[in-house]
Amino acid sequence: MYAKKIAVVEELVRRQEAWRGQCLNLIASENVLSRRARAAGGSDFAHRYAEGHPGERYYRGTGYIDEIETQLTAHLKILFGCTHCEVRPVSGTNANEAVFSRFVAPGDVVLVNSTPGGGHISHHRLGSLGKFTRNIVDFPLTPDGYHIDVERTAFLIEAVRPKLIVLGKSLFLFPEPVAELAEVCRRTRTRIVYDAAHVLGLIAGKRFQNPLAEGAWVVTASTHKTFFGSQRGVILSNMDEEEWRRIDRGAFPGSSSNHHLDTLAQLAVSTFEMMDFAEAYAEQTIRNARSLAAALDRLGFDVQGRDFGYTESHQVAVNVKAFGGGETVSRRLEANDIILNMNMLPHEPLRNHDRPEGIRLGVQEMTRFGMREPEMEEIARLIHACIVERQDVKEEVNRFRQRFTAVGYSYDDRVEAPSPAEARSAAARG
Ligand code: DSN
Repeated sequence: MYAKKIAVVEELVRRQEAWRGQCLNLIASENVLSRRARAAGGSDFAHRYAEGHPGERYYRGTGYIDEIETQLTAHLKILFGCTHCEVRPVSGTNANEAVFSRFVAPGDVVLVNSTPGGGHISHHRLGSLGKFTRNIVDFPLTPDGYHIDVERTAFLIEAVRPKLIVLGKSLFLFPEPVAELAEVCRRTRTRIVYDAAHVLGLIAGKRFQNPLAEGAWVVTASTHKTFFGSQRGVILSNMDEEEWRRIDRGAFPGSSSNHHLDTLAQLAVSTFEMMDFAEAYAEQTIRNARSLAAALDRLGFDVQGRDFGYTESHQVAVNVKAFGGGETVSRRLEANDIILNMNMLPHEPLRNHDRPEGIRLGVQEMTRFGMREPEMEEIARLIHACIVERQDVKEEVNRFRQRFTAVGYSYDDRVEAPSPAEARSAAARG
């Protein structure tokens, strides 16, 4: 009786696959898996449970996932230069919850980036952090809105003695002042949490600040934005063993039961790709973002962060109030197969949340499909033609996109073992 419903779902999956494959995908929180990472999904692991740690599970039958999880954890520690790594959170929000639930109690003060300032929902009253304390205070920002005001924040930390400060955000153009705030945080025993969800792949590629080296106590992240893995979360730290045990309990059983073994295997494949390709990928991603920003600026768009070189990440922010605002512009672009999201900008009041002035563009997915600076110029031209000249550019977008269909920064074109030279260089890296 419901077979037709199943066919409808199958058809929608097929259409999504075909449609997004011909779009310019510019949502800054997304990316694509390589063919080999995708192929590691949908296996028997999709049916299984493995609570606990490798070798100490609550279930039998976990030998193979134990091996994968052990390898994954060990290599993430190498990639990020840390002593602790927790791979069981199934999302970035889960990773944040594992930390907040064990280190924030009612009444504690926590400093965060505001929503218009780019802060993630899990850092706010309505999200995960709000379950543990109501005393959430926004960082003061510099007049441009894209940087934390270090002097005023240091003063605030001295005055209110927060339990944590949460750096890192979702509208994330420039590095955060981790090193600048580390000393006052040390003096006041304030822990620095750094949410690296957006920039994890850029950190892996050594093209963005290294928050742990600069003084962050813990890094939380999702694993599917600039880090082009499956949709999961991770926690990284060099904290002492006793504190880490609390995080460990926060991850399981605190914020997850089973940890979705299917996508864990995919993350392992993507992590090995990252180990070889992160530097080249991060370099090109940032070049592309800057190139797209500059091209949009030349075409007359109000690109944010201009005085600071527009961006140091994968993101570009544009104020499109002159064209009807972020909601109108993002819908018009979607109708032309250019996919991005409306976004509040730092100067906006919270009541603008569903009709913000801005749009946010991320170049990390199109970079993975092999686009470079000339293609960024072309994307800017297509956006201008669509929004300013009011032209229909859908067919042009689809033709353009057809030139970029292979997922790069991967071993998709190979099934054999690495060459001896590659094996030696991998061994040298540890
Ligand atoms: N809210 C997502 C974004 O930045 O798009 C991240 O969870």
